[in-house]
Amino acid sequence: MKPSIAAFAVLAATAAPAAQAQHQGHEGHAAAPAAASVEGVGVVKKVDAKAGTVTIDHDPIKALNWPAMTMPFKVSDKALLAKMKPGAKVRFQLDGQTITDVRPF
Ligand SMILES: [Cu+2]
Repeated sequence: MKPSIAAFAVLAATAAPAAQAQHQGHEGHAAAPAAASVEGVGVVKKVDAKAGTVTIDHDPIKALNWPAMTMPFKVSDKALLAKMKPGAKVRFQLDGQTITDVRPF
């Protein structure tokens, strides 16, 4: 077996369960390539100040190979939550699945 085929087989084996996983929880996203900072755009659905999370209906994020979906994000600083109101469209910076900055779209 050629090395490239072996590598593909490993990729396919690891990617398959992720593809079947619900977007809730986002285990599938953990396999996304690490990047210093990635920008996303989406509409705020829900802010949970107590948990320090925000649920965003985000557009596809090509840099991470994410499809469009609604998902919860953590924030690096709870002060960011004050900038996110349900219904608002925002542009946000991501470090993994944590929002590190946000501004109006
Ligand atoms: Cu997502």
